[in-house]
Amino acid sequence: KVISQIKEPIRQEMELFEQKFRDSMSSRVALLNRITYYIVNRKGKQMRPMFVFLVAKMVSGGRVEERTYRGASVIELIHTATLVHDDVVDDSNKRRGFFSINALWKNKIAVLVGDYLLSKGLLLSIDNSDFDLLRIISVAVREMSEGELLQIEKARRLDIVESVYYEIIRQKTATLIAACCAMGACSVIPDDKETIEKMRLFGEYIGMAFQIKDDLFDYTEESIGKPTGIDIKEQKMTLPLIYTLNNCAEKERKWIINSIKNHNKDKKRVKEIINFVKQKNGLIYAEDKMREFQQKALEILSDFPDSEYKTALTLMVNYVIDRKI
Ligand code: 2DE
Ligand code: MG
Ligand code: MG
Ligand code: MG
Ligand code: MG
Repeated sequence: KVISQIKEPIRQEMELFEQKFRDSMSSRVALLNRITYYIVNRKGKQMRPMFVFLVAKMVSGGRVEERTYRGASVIELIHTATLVHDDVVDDSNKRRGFFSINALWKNKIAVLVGDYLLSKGLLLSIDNSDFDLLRIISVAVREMSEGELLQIEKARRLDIVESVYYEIIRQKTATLIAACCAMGACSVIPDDKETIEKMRLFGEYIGMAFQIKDDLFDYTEESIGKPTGIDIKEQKMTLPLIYTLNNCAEKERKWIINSIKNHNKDKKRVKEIINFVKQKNGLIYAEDKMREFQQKALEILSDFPDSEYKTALTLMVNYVIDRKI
């Protein structure tokens, strides 16, 4: 409901975008078309294109350009590619309540589909000589790949500190939302570097809050469609756990580390870790940090004159924090 309210000032743009996005994936290979058809039909909330259009309109007084559509398509293509690859990397068989591509077509095909979507995104910007877009998106892809690898490196050693956690989520999640907002601004006011940078930072703060929320879902049962304890099972150390490890007795710390190292497939033990984190206020701490990023994002918005686009962006920032899925 709040989503349709947010979409209201960009309804026409989103409709045209969907058409363009669908066209941008077409291939001569029937198998590929079958898979992209499946992807389009289980599409998510399309938050990223929404950021592109809302930011473009907010900073320009209601204008969008051809480049804005292209930016939105490129970012959605890359985003889709990363999700397809992420499910391979995480060995996950579900995405948005549907089977993942790797679950239905196996890893071999999922990797290639991800590569295809990535190349389509890059080509879309090159074919139009849109090098601002190409740079923004290439930086995001580099950062996401590094973030994922940093996460794997740290999961192996179980020695992650809070600052490294922020670096991981900034790279793997926040950079792409930052790219959306920078791209939205760049598409309509390419010479106003200061505003573009402001909007990039705005997106980064939202992205940080977004991933902390995602990580909190792993500890809370209310969320529908996502099981709990997956991150612990994968030895992924997220903020609630990092805080708890830094704020408990040495004996308890050893118990957690040993549990994650040697009993992470034991459902009962995972449940015990979750309960301990809750008891040590790990969730409250992470929620506070999430709200700090939310406030920083809202602060940036406050520099802009009131408009329906600013209102929608404010709703969106709050939605990221209050969402149930
Ligand atoms: C989501 O993390 C982060 C996704 C970034 C994935 C990036 C990859 C680099 P999560 P969820 C794999 C590949 C880049 C390309 C192909 C352009 O916590 O809970 O795993 O949604 O997210 O699975
Ligand atoms: Mg994943
Ligand atoms: Mg992942
Ligand atoms: Mg997650
Ligand atoms: Mg996620």
